[in-house]
Amino acid sequence: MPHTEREELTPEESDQLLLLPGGYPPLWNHMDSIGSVGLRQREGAPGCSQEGLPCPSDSSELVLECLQQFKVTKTQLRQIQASLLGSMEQALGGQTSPASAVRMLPTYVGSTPHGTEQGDFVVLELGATGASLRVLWVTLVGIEGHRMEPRSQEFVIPPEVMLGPGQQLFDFAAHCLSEFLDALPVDKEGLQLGFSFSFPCHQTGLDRSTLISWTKGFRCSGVEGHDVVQLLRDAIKRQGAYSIDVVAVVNDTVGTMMGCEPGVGPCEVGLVVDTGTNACYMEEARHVAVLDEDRGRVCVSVEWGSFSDDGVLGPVLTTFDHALDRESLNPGAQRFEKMIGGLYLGELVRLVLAHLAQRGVLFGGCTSPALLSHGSILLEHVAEMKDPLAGAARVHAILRDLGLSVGASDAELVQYVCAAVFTRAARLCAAALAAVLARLQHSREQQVLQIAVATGGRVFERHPSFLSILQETVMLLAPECDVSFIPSVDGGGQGVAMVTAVAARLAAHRRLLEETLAPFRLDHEQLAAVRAQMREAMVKGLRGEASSLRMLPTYVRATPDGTERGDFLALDLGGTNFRVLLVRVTAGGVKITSQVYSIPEYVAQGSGQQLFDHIVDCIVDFQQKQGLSGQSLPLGFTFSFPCRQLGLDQGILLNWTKGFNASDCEGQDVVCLLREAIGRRQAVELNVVAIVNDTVGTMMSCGYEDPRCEVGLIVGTGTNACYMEELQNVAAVPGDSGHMCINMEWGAFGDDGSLDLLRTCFDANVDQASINPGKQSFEKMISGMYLGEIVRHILLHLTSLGVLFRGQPTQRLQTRDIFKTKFLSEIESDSLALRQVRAILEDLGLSLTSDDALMVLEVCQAVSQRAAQLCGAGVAAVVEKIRENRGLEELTVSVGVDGTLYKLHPHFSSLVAATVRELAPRCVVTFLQSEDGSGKGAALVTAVACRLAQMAHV
Ligand code: 0WK
Ligand code: BGC
Ligand code: BGC
Repeated sequence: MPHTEREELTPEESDQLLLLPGGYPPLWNHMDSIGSVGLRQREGAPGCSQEGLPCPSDSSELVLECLQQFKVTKTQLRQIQASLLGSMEQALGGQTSPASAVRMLPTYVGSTPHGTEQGDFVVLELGATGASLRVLWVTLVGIEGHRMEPRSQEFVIPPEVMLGPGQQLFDFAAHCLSEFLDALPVDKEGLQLGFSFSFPCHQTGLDRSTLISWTKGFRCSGVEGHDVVQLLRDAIKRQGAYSIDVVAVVNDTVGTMMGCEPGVGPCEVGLVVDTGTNACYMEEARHVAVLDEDRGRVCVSVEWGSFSDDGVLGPVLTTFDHALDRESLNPGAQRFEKMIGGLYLGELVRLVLAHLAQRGVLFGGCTSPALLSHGSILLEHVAEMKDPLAGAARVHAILRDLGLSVGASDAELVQYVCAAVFTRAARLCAAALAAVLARLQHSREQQVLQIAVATGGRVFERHPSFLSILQETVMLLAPECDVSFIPSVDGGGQGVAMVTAVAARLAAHRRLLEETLAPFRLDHEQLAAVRAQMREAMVKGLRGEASSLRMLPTYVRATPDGTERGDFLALDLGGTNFRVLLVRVTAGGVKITSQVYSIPEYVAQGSGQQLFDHIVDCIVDFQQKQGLSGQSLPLGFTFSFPCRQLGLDQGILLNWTKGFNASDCEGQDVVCLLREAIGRRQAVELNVVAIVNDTVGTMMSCGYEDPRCEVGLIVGTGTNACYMEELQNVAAVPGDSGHMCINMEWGAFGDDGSLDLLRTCFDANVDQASINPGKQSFEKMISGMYLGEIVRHILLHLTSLGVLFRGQPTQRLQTRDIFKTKFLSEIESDSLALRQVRAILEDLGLSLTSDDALMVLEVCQAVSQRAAQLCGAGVAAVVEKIRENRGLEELTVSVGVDGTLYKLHPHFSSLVAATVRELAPRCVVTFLQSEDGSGKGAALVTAVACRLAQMAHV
């Protein structure tokens, strides 16, 4: 038997740490009597060792050698603690190679119980107690209520079920559930169940958990890699007796932690030692790499049973551990658990006793079939036999039942073996717990840690000495930690019910969230209907028939051909910023100098004269800064509002949109209004040549680079599109050859009620509160000025339902426009999404849970997704119109795009493109983001107009 070097100990030291807790006389006192034990062996009896009895010195050597193997020194315990801590932090960091020895599995339990949980819950416990499962009926009574004793029943699981097909196991569980519920006066409907499943699982939600690998005596087929909640739901459905909603699945350590005696906790560590062993604890969420969360805590199941660092465990593993592992259902796995778990302690003792008997040291060198059979000594036997007081008698009784004749000193030796195995288990468990405590100190940057540990499992319940050895060793290994051990109520059943109550509440909230967001989730049919309705409205608008799409001719008949040249002034009004630009168009390209000016709300909603005087002030300021004063450059005016154009430089404003509402402008030719303002300003001369819509400017600007660009799209403060239509289809403009760019003003699409089926109450709230109710319906479901408001109204609604922010809205959340649309872009950014949500909402004075953060993220995603899909349906209608106009099988076209929402939102552009591919599969559409905005486009339109005018004069 290989012996690893063991450092020599002072007798006190080794005594102190040698194998046995208090109550046992030091082993050496006993050693010299060991030899004599054997002497009584009967030669040649069946089951007795043939090779003669060892001499006294050899037999004591043998016993010492055996028991010494179970000695774990303080240094080794510290090494195990350090190595386990290292593995824990490696796994938390998400480092997968080399694979960490422990799994550190997040459990989606984000808080310890509030105590407010109420209701009746069914709890099914599978796996904690080996070959039995337990069903409980737990009534939670909240803080005020008087605690009600749960009703429970245990069912023994037949070995063939533990090793058979998974379906059989889950059917057995469903059968036990029905049998238990049949005995209770309960409804058959709407029962909520918490599933305590004590095996390593990857959880992806409170009710979704995939089994990684079986442990302890289980090895059913067809379960590993599967969602065990679904398997249980399917079995309950097959059983068909009760409709039970499985709302939560938890590891038994979590149930133990959550089941901490009210009033003494909260416990933040759950420690289980039953057939298996494991612990969970509340880790800072930001330290769990797989979670995108930076606040709060999350419960992590350590799964320390799989800890196996040959470096530190190698010297501790005995030949008996190796033998046990070889015979186990899962050789090589759960090595640490096999030295601690109750399923294995009896077997370890059996192997040692069989070894000593075969070497003639025990039982006169005789064994028995029972002693040589796997699993014949159970944990209970070990605990009873090791009891310093009554143990000796139990040794005789138990070993007699195993067909052994026990000599007087045999009994004491057997007790030593039991105590050695048991004590090592408790000490190794302590080293592991000390690693968790050290992790908590790191995680919370606390030198001194005060913590409550909930204990669960029959090893704790039935063998109090295990806890005292563990406590004593934890104090040795983590002296700066003040640890209180709290037995879990009902073995964790209450805790599982607590998690189930939380899960039930979250599931109810999720249902309400889904109901609220369902109208935002548009399917293919709905989007195809929008495309078809828009197409119909386009045709009607072009014909001058009643339509919510005005389809305004822009008098832009061609996209630039690259021959344009000269310096042009351009104005860009109507987006987020008002810009004045100097655009120099040369053979080498276009050079732009621009300056952004603000349009204060009181000017945008003041008098028209004030607005246009403000515009001229900005132009003059720009000219001075650019040294252009006194020069009368041709000017292109990007005016991003619906205008009926009568010519390139004539545009009658039909109505303001996007928060503008200057008086005395609607129905006016805005070019005149500008010229009058110029006229009012002395010594300023400007030659306003063209007025263009920002969609047209954007199309022209991108068309300068890509001549296939025949569509302009804006998704910014407002939204709109234009495209090159066949002149013959434009009733308002004579001529039937060539093209005319049409400004669709699609923001108003649906103002005739054609979108009412899609409009939600939140859209109606936003419309009601806008300065132009009943107008710009399509725009109010898509553009940047409104998405934030839609989200805010949904958040208020969900808060009123108690789904969000514990039902507590803040004053600020009730403030109009407080939730900016740019928040959606920040929140939906792939990285740190939940952190963004938190930062933004806490700025709004809201305190939120991680579930709140997740739901706010989903609300933003639903609103922006609908906006992008509707926009995509609109573009699909336009490109399909162009394709059919030209009778093409397939159309290749580019769309020039601008607008803050389209440019900054992380997913908007790809969702638009995906919707266009889905709804216009015969069009190959390239979206070109405009770099220089539509000011350049306005200058190019002006340049084309100037070129055409020169040609006309030649
Ligand atoms: C930039 C263009 C401008 C247009 C704006 C729309 O130059 O003409 O109005 O994009 O985007 P917003 O600024 O409204 O987000
Ligand atoms: C399982 C753990 C469980 C522990 C205690 C181990 O075998 O892997 O998930 O918590 O036993 O039951
Ligand atoms: C206006 C359009 C403009 C769009 C994008 C809408 O509100 O009516 O003319 O193109 O916003 O800025």
